[in-house]
Parts: sequence; structure tokens; C-alpha cells
Amino acid sequence: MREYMNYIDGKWVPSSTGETFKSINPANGEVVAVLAKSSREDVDKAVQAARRAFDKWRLYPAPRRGEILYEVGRILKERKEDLARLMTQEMGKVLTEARGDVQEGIDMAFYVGGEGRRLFGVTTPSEMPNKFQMAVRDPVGVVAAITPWNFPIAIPTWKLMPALVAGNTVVFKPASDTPALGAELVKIFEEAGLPPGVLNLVTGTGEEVGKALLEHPGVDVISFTGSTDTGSQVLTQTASKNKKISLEMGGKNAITVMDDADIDLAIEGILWSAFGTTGQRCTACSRLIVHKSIRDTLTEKLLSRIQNLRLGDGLDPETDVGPVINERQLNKIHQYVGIGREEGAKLLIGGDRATDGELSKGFFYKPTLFTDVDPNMRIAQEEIFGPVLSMITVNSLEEAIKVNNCTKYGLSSSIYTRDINKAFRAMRDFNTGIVYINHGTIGAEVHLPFGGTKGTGNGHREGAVWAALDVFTEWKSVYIDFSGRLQRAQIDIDKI
Ligand code: UN1
Repeated sequence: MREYMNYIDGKWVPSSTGETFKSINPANGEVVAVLAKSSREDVDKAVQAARRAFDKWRLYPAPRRGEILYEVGRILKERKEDLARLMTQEMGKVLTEARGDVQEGIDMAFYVGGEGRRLFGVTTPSEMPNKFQMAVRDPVGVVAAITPWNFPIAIPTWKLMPALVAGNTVVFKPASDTPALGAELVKIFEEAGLPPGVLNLVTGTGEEVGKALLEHPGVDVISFTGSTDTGSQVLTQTASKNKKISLEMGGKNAITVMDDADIDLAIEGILWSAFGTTGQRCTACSRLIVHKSIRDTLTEKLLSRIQNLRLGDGLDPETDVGPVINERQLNKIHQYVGIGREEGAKLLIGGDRATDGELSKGFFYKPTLFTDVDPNMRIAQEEIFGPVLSMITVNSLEEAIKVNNCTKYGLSSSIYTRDINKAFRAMRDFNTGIVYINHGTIGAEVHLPFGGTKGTGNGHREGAVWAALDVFTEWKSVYIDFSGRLQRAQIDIDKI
């Protein structure tokens, strides 16, 4: 069993109370690691360390900050397999997907490392003669990175890397379900040569550590990914605190399959998006919008494929679908299935916990398909975050677009069609931050903006560093007057 402490000011230290907590393998209930259960005092120490380190780090040449990220990328690459195995144990996703999660971190490291040699500003002409002007990006200060359990390496890298390359320092709180991976990631930054205090790790609960970070006056930026409920609390609790807040929250993503689609291709995308990562991605497909004329063929094919999905421990190469993260989540999923039944949707397959043999030791839920779903039902409106797919039938592209857009979320959408006109219309009219054509709703690449509209976020984007930097930097507009006289903009324009 592994043991980890907090990492504050370049040292691994126990929590101030000496308390610990365990992280559990959701496939079999075994303890994966023991971690520091931190208090407000630990958060305070970490924020103080980050504040002190900021004064130097912001002046460290950006290309050299970027080079540390290259080194992080190199080590991540070297440890990809070990980290992926640990991820399958701590989080449950199947090994191939865990490798993908680490790969996303590697991609970020090399991509964002290069930003150290860009961090482009802007120059503009002046209204006045002999005057030069430009806008430069300044780091904001101390960033609190609060990350979820579903992408334990990738999502932290989306926050830590752009924050650090821009010259901020960071206090990182990984999800309490996947803290060991958070600690492993921090170890890699340490080995890569990051100076003490620049990145600090505090593990523990959201109620204690998360809340203390939100309230701490020394934190300038909160970058949060997690549930919409928690994200809303982040907003309320920080409303009067003058912090920059970036929220990445839920989704209720849909795949539309038109009557002219390649149905077999669509089935692959649907299975991958709805049941990959056991439906626990914010980009997961949880609504399937199907043209009436192909509904029966598609349902039949989809059903036979779902029947053959194998549940199990993600370390077993035969496994298609791993466990869900914990018992609370399992119960929530099951509750939603009950709600769907009460609402009158037709349960075609699944709808229950899987308890055969070894599965009884973990948190497994059978891949579930509802048909005859009305777009306004709760199962079609609320994020379930599990392997539950709801099928809605439509008669036209217009109706599909309307249904696609009718939730409070706006993360990802997809359309399968062979008609280029329909594809372009859907691309234009789907009101989500990400749109896929002839591809499922998951699998975004790091160099495009990641994020959503409406209740999915608060207008910020991650991934693409030129977009992400809007969170981690402040624009500073600089005017340099070399005329040697008072030139009043807007007023002296006739004196030129
Ligand atoms: C998430 O769903 O929480 O686009 C993140 C994807 C991954 C990241 C997902 N690259 O599916």
C-alpha cells in the first residue's frame, strides 16, 4: 500500500492534525493508498508558500518555465504504464483508457511547454504620434486547482501547466477519490526541477480543503472542474471575494443519428461515448436522438452490442466497462434509473447493480438503455454520470437540433449523417462548446478549447493554451509616450 503526504514549500509533510484517509479501488474495495487528511491550517501553509514563491517564479524566464514542463512530459512518458495501472486501481477506468488519460497529460506538457516561448502579447498603433502601445499577459498570482476524479492526470495538467507556464504558483487539491494520482503527478513536477513552493499539494475533502481554498484571501484564481452542484457552491461562496473563477461542470451530451447515417459507424461512437469510462465523463453521451425511420434497426443493433459488453476490473484486458467510482455514485445512478421508470421511459437493458461473482466486491452498474424517452424527462435533462443512455425519437433535423439544445448544459454534441448540408447546419446550430461530426461526443484533443456554454461553465475554456491563458493571466495595457510633451488622447487629435 502506498502512502503520501502533502507537498508544501518543496517538502513532503503530514497534515497538521496527523489525520489520514484512504483511497479505495472501486473494482474490489481494496485500499490503494493512505493520504494526509488536511485541515484549514495546512491549506493556509500551502497558500503562504505559494505566495512567497510567486515573487520569484513570475520573474523566472518563461522559456525556462516551459522547459520544466518538457521534463515533466518526458517523465510522464517514461512512467505512463505505471501511472495508468495505478489509475485503473484508484479510479476504475479500463487500462487502455487510463493510458489515454496519461497521454493527454503528456500532450499537454509538450504543447504548453512551448508556450514558454510564445505567451504572445499584442501591439497596436496609437492615435497619437510618437507613442507606442502594447498589451502583455501578466500572471495573476496564486491559483487553486480543484480537480475531479474522472481524469486524475489529464484534468490536473489542463490547470497546472498553463498556470505555471504563465508564471503563477499553485495549490493543487486533487479529488478525494483519486489523491494518489495527484501526489504522483506532483512528484513528477518535483523531479522535473520545479522550485519549492511553486506547486503545492494538499489532499483531503472538499468540505475542508476545498472550502478553505475558496475562502483564503491569498488565493487569486480558482480553477474548478466537477459537478454543477459543487460548481454553483464555488460561485456563491466566492461571490464577494474578488477572485477569478473558472468553472468546468456538467454535461447532458447527445448524439444525433440521422436517417442517412452510417448506422454501424454511429453504433461504435454511441457505445464508446455512452459506456466508455463507464459513462463518467462530462462529455459522455447520455442522450441518443434518433430519426424515426432508423429507430428500430439502430435499437436492435445497439441492444445486441450492449448485451455483449463485459463488466469487470479494468486491469483485465477483456473488460469493456469498469466500475463506477464509489457507492454514493452507484446509488445516485440507480436512483435516476428509478426516476426514468416512474417517468414512463422503457427500460430496454440494464437498470441494476451488477453483483455476479467478483463484481459483488466493487461498484459495478449494468450498461443501461432507456427508449421512448421524452426530452423533458429528468433522465433526459439531468446529468447522471454513469452508464445510462436515454433514446429520444425525432422526425427531422430541426427537431433533433431543438432537442439537442434543450437542456441547461452545453458541453458536447454530435451528429451522424452522410449529408454535408445537414452536418454543417448541425455544426452551426448545436449550442454546445464542442461539436462532433461523424464521431462520438468524447475524445477532445488538448490544443482546441475545451468547455461549454450555459450551465456547463462560466465562459472560460481549458486545453488550448491561448484560450486557457485568459484564466491564468491578466492583460496589462502599456502606453509608452516618447514625444516628450503632454499628448492628450481623444482631446489633442487636431494638434497632430
Ligand atoms: C471530461 O469529460 O471530464 O474529451 C474530460 C474527452 C477527454 C476529456 C474529458 N479528452 O473526452
